Order: sequence, then structure tokens, then C-alpha cells
Amino acid sequence: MAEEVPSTDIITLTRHVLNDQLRLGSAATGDLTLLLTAIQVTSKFIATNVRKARLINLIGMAGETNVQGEDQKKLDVLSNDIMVNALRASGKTAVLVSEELEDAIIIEEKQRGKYCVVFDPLDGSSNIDAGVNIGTIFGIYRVQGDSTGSVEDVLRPGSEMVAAGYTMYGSSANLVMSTGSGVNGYTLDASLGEFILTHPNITIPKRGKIYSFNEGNSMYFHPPVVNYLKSIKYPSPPKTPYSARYIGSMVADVHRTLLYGGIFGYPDDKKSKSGKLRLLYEAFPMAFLTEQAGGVATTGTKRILDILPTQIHERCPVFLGSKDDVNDLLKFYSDSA
Ligand code: AHM
Ligand code: MG
Repeated sequence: MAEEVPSTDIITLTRHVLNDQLRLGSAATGDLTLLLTAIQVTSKFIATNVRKARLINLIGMAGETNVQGEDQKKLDVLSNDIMVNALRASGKTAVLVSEELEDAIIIEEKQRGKYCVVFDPLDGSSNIDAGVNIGTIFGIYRVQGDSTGSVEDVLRPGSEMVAAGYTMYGSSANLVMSTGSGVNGYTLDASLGEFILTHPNITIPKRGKIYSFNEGNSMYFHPPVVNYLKSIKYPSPPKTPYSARYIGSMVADVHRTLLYGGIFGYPDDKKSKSGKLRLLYEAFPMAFLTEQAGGVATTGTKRILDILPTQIHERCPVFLGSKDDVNDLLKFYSDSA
């Protein structure tokens, strides 16, 4: 049997993004490339800490409560600090919004750049102690006009983001990103310390066979969601029921949805009037990626990327995934209107 020859022409994330920028010619200053480089370094750093968390006592509470009144884990705090420090030092940012910080950070003039980064440094925190997949989510806006950076620069629809992505910390670290022309996935080669392009041009299947909801909240769900879920669990023959998969880490649930198709949902319900997920740094980036991959992302009544945020930590209902699956759900919403 012939021995497999290792590739000598690997495509790293930096090379890939640089190529993208070169295609834009003189319109691109290279600033976005440098910012994305800073973000990938934070992902490597966080990935390293996630891996050794159990061994160096990073698991457990940090003894603080974040703006949503939730307990912060040590890894959340650490990941937030890693991102704030690196993004500030990149010299490419003007405004930073983190799930872990009550107020936006406006970068001082000396280190100020043209981009605003909204992020959840470590999403899926309920999964940390069990070693289940968690992730970082980010979205990037360019400041408006010649703004020197203010909260108004991020209180804009998700459709105005110039890039968005996430890194999933699982059996490997996977960074999935879009700069507005498709979605690409990169896997961290720990020995090289580089993210390598492993999933070029991710496209969501038009229809999937998986639904991903926290059905423990079913008694609070509104009729369109209840009836939709019933339709995929008790379909009329010859259709067969969908499979349920719910990790409880948005990054992992969305990652699987992008690759396998189906539908992920975190609805608003009788208990949570706006759902649970945060618009700016959870819903927008994931909606951006979903649409770039050919899927649909909606609140049930409107396109997520069209929402105009009024507060940096506001929440919104989220349904995203395969076009046919999300459109099936939307029919239940329009029929109930
Ligand atoms: P977090 O930001 O506190 O980690 O919460 C966000 C997470 C998402 O990753 C996930 O989709 C959702 O919360 C799960 O919520 P639940 O445990 O209510 O199903
Ligand atoms: Mg979080």
C-alpha cells in the first residue's frame, strides 16, 4: 500500500484571510486581517486554558456575578481578560462589548483602531465543569464614519457586521468564521500552533433531520413552537421523526447545525419574554454565519440580522438552521398570526 504523502501546502487561517484581503485590492488596509489574527491568538490561549482547567484549578466559581446575575466561572473571567487585553493591544479596536462586562469598553486614543468587537468570551458555561464543549463567539463592526468609538457604533443591525465567528473548544479547537463571503472552518493543529483550513465553504444542507431545543421548557413554549415540535416528532407517514440533539452550548449546537443541518432554537416563552440568548454577541454572529452558509435565522416573526439593538445586553428569540426546516417553523408562526 502506498504511504500517504503529507501535504506541504497547508492553508493557515492567516494565509486564507490575507488572500481574501488581497482580493479586495487597495480597499483593504490589512487592519481586519490583523484584528482577526489577534482573535485567533485569544482562541489558542483560551483553548490551552480550557484543556488544563481541571489540572490547575480553574474550574468552579470565581466568586463574582456577571451583569445577567449569573455566577461567573473562573474560566469565564480568565477568557474575558484574555480577550480584552489582546483586542486592546491589537491597536485595531475602538469599542469592546463582552457578555461578562456591564459596560462597553471605549478604547483610549493611544491604542484606538477602527473596529468594534462584541463577544461572549466563554459561552456554555454550565458545561465547563463536565468538560463538555464550550466556545467563544464574536462579531465585528467597523465604526461609523469617523467616529472615535461609542456605544452607538455597536447598536446597529447584525447585517452591518463585517465579520463574525466562533471557536469551539472540544476534542479539537475549531474556529468558524465569515468575513461576508461564505463560511470557512479551521482546526487548531496543536503541534504547529496554527488554525488550518479544514472546512472550506461550509454550506448548511437545505433540510436536516435534527432538532435542537431545550424541551425542558416545553410547558412555557408558545403554540407555534409546540405545534412545530409536534409536527417533526409525530409526522404523517411516510415522513419519519427527527432526532433530538441538545448540548446546551450554543457554539456546539450551532456548529453541528451548520455541518449536519436541521434546526436550533431558543424561543421566547411564557417565562422569558425575549428568550435567553443575547442579541449582540450570540444571536447576531450566529445568524450572520447561518445566512452566509445558506441557512435562515429568525426570531419567528422577523429576520434576526434586521433587529436594531437598543441595549448592548438585550436578548432575543433565536431559530436558525436549514432553510426548509426554519421555513416549516415559520409557517406555524404565520398561521397563528
Ligand atoms: P451562557 O452565556 O450563560 O453560557 O448561556 C448561553 C447558553 C448557550 O450556549 C446555550 O444555547 C444556552 O445558554 C443553553 O441554555 P439552557 O441551559 O437554558 O438550555
Ligand atoms: Mg456566556
